Amino acid sequence: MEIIFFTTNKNKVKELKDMAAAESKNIRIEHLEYDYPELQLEEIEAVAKESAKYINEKIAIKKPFFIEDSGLFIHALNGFPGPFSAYVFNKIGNEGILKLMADKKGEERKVTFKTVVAFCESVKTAPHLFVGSTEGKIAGEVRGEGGFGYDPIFEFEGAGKTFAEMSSEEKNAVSHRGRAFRKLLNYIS
Ligand code: ITT
Repeated sequence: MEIIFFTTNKNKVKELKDMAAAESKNIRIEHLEYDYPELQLEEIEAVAKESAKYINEKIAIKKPFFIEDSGLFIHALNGFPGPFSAYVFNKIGNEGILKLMADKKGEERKVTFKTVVAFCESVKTAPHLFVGSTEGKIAGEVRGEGGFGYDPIFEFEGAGKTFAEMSSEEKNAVSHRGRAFRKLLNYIS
């Protein structure tokens, strides 16, 4: 079975293709680069759902497809940047987040990384959502060479390593995206 993944982020494509190859013999991910407009809503579930509906209406693709929206939710900042994670990353980057967190210690550095996958089986079906999240802390400094985006400042709970210090297999096993995507694979199979 071939499913189409709409995104502008090549790092997501690599992670998802690696996971599909490792977890399922029957599912192949095809990537289509498409910069759909993302509504700035409070909940990333709603953002993902509306994005999938938009693609369904605009493109009316004949194959099953999905999109995914991810966000970093810093507890001490009331969930900021959350649905604005891409905008904030482009504007202030990891160094900007570290500055915002400069006076936060210990438990105050807690953060949740969340992915919502929105899957449409056909143009006739409403999006089906799969949510995955993972817990960690904002690291004290940027650490590691791997991954992308916020990975160098996301210290995975208990591991003492940032996602950027993990191999891609280690990250995928525990990441927000890995957890959401494996739910989609289970649903399909
Ligand atoms: P789309 O075209 O799929 O929307 P995007 O990069 O805009 O690609 P998101 O809105 O889902 O994706 O991502 C929000 C931000 O979070 C963005 O800056 C990403 O680089 C970053 N991000 C998403 N997943 C991440 C991960 O696993 N590790 C680190 N940063 C991540």
